[in-house]
Amino acid sequence: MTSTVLGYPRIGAQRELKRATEAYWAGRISETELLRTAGTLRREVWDTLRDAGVDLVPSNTFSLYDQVLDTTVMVDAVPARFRGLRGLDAYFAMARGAEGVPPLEMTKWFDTNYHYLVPEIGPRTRFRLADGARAKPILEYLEARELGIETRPVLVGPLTYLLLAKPEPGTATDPLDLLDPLVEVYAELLERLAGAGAQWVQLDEPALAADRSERELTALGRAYHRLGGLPSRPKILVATYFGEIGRALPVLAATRVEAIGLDFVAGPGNLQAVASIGGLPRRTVVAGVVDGRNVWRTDLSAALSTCAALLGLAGEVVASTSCSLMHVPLDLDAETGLDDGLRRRLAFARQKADEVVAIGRALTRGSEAIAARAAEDGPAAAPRADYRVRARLDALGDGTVRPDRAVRFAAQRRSLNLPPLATTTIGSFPQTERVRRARADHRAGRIDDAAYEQIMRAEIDKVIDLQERIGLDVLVHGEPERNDMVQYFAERLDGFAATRNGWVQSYGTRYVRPPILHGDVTRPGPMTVRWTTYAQSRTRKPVKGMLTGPVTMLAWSFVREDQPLAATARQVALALRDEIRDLEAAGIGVIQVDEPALRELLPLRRADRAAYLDWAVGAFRLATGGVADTTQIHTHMCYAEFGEVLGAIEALDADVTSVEAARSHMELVADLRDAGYAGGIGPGVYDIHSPRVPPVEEIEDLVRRALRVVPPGRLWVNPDCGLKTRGYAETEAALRTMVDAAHRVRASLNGM
Ligand code: THG
Ligand code: ZN
Repeated sequence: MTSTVLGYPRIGAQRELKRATEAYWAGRISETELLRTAGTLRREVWDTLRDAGVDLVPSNTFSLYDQVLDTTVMVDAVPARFRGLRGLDAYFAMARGAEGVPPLEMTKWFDTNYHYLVPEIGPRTRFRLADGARAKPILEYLEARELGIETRPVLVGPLTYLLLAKPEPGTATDPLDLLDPLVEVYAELLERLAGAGAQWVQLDEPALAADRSERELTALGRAYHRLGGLPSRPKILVATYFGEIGRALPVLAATRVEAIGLDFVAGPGNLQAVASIGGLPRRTVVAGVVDGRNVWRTDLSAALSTCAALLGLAGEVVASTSCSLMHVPLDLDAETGLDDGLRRRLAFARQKADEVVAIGRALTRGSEAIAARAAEDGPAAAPRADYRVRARLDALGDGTVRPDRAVRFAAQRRSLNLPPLATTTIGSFPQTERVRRARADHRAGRIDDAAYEQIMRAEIDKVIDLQERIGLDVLVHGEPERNDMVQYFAERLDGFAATRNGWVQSYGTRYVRPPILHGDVTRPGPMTVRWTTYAQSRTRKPVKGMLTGPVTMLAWSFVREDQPLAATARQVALALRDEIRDLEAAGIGVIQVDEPALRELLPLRRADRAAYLDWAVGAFRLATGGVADTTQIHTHMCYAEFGEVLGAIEALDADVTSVEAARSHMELVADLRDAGYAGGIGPGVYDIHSPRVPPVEEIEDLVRRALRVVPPGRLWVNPDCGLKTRGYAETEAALRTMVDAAHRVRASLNGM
């Protein structure tokens, strides 16, 4: 083996998987048709990788929804509430819920923008290889072999699987206590794979890139001693990625696994780690030297040097990707309309497969081909530089420090004159078919600017009117002009490029097209002022301006690597600062800067977190710190696990923070107070992820509970996230109920 990739996009060049799956859900195609499409997509990937010259092609990287969910099904860890369902019905019910059956929880896959379905492990969990000889990895291995392609089945490793799991609700089961029985299922699977003829198997253990306790490392050793000691099994590759694996390396090295995958992109220190344990003389190192998480062409000479250094330390070296390529778009050749200079700096999944092959060949046959490519490429084009933005940032330093909250609070009470328990929404309103069509028609040139403007204004009129009728206190324009917020701003900033077809799976059938941040970022002109001021002209209530924060802009883009993320964040922050100044000058007194991805970018290792939070908070403050005391800055964050970032939320120094809290039952409000947060807070009082309209008493109860820890002047009442994925009927009903609940509680305040 000289070259491989750890995984590959499975969604198809034209998003065939999304289309087929959604058609199946809608009853428009049969299960057979869905599975036929799936088979075609698998075959395309195998053919592509073989034709590229990758000499050990992975299999079982395909999934109809999520690879962690596939593992749950494979080891029969299906929670009791789904047991009445069969086959694909049970599978998709776990992903999306079914009549009266809530789905598994979904959460971020490490620090990526991919989401997996969280396994629930409880006292009744009994692992077994559910389908025996017909387990998915075995079938897909045989399917590829039938096509003449020998593959290496890829599995989520047993340790990572349990570390990603949570106790079944209402139980205190520690999933890791069930490692031994789970490993027995993997043992059976490995024996069966060997029986089917598999030469290699890949067990993914990205959990090793985060801090791991002694107990977890001991568990790791026990699992791989057991699997390594099996009399009949394929050779084992333990693939680690997303960072340095530190103390896990000697633990793995002490087992009989034949190969260890190390990420030399996110974890350059892995090289030193291999050296410091005296090398891995009888093992194969699968060297992740081609970045699986970003879109830049690999510096092949540098990658080759890393591999060459490893040759002196390891028994064998295989050129590979740092992680699965599912985190990058499929094929640069499908991308029309990119600037040529930029295009020459890029490699998507298909091109990265070529890169690992080139490095692998150079390792065994000499580096002429690599030298030739370097000569052909010429020197890499320099990223777009803008010296004015750099000079302005130098002059600004940390920006302006706003006066104490109490001073601002008083100023804003005078300027905005809002009631206690002020009601608002998070920003977006339902995206109607009419709005979507208008955006597409405008983009395609089928309607002109004036016609587009008119449709958007009519939509804003409708949304403002609805909010007036419902009686909300702080209104929004509803964001009809935006599809994905990050994409919207990236399209309006220099230094970002948008792709036409660069889809990356976010979860299930939902994909995103991350913009490419390739050079210094500047703002050619106002991005939101026109829409926001139009909305403000239609009402006497304050309209909230809506922006996306610097950390989220970076988290959901492909970022440049020639300067620290912190420096790039400051450039985005400066553009936002200018936008905020323009909004303020146009009479907008409330401005929200969303940072839903603040938690997502938190480094996996504790030791790196303080430095990250420092620049993340600094960028937000640079963006928002230039406003008058009378201007109220809001921020919004989604996703539950705030524990690690509570201090940072306080440090953002926003005037009002709205968070997703309906499902965590308001505990967050007390946690924030305990972390010293003294600003306004809007804990989401109902869950917008479901069409359910809660009864007024339920919302009232949540508001009253929050009032035990926050005074009414600082408590806001809002849904837990934007409304763009909802329909108008339930949105209107839910918002009316919400406002009704706020009014009821407000009326009772006078007696308090
Ligand atoms: N934008 C970006 N990344 C994100 C989110 C986002 N990551 C986290 C979270 N939000 C992921 N959630 C979603 C929700 C919906 C969709 C994608 C990610 C979605 N996508 C459309 C689809 O696949 O049909 C395509 C959208 C488009 O046309 O751009 O619905 O909000 N960047
Ligand atoms: Zn949200």
